[in-house]
Amino acid sequence: MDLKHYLQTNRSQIETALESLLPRPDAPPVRLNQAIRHSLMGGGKRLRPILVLASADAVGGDRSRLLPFACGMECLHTYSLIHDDLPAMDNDDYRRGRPTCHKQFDEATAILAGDALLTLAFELASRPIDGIDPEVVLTAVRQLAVDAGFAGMVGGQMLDLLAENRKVQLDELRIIHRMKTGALIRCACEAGARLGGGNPSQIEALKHYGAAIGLAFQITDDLLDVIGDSHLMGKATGKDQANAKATYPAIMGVPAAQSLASEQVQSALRCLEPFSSVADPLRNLARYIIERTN
Ligand code: GRG
Repeated sequence: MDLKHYLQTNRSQIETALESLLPRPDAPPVRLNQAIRHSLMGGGKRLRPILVLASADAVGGDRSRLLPFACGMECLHTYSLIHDDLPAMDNDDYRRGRPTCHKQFDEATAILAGDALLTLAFELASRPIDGIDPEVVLTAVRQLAVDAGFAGMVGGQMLDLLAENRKVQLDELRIIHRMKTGALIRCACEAGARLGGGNPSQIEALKHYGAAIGLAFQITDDLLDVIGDSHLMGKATGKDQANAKATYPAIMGVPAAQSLASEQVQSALRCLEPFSSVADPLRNLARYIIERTN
């Protein structure tokens, strides 16, 4: 399969769906609307919604019915980026190749845009899905809440902030990243399998696949900060080292971090062994995660 074409087609399907699910561009408050659109519609790999759709495909689900849930995951992810870029957190000026939300607008507007995207995420994720038991949708929404919140992404962000300027061991780094970045990626795969009508062993397999690519994704993110090209990435690089942040390459060196990322991809591929060629996009996505340049 041609992964580049697959990614482009999926991105455009997700962006068309996002456009149809957002408030109209002229809906008031227009400033908040513009700030949401600035961050949400301005690029991004759309990895999490693509994983929802590809996981649903792998279990024979109807991907078109899952678009609102998939778009909800992108809204949630975008909220986390907006808040992460704020001066009180990472204080970044560029994201997705354009000024960060608080730079383009102001801090209060950026906080509200993030809040609105977080709540919109749950509005979209909880929409009824034709042919899927509402209890199953509820389970997926509850899992999303857990993975996005205290025990997942937000908790991981807190641990990450608390780990600044002190020595961190590999085990601790793994926990931080499993929560901060991994939880949402794993959730996307699990939710896609569940809402696509997968059986319990398929859901479990795709959950483990998601956990493995989540770790590979974070290690690659750390590596790109060291060896990546800031133009290709649309954001500054070298920040982790400048801020003395604990990262995989900082703790174990670049080659060992690259090997660990490859091992995670191999482990993700093993989770897909019971699946036929319908899971090929997931196989290619796992490889793409460590080969990407942005
Ligand atoms: C502020 C609540 C809160 C959480 C922030 C996800 C996160 C937690 C912060 C993002 C900062 C960061 C660089 C994390 C490392 C991995 C990551 C999530 C990168 C950005 O995701 P991509 O590469 O971004 O999928 P695009 O723009 O392609 O969607």
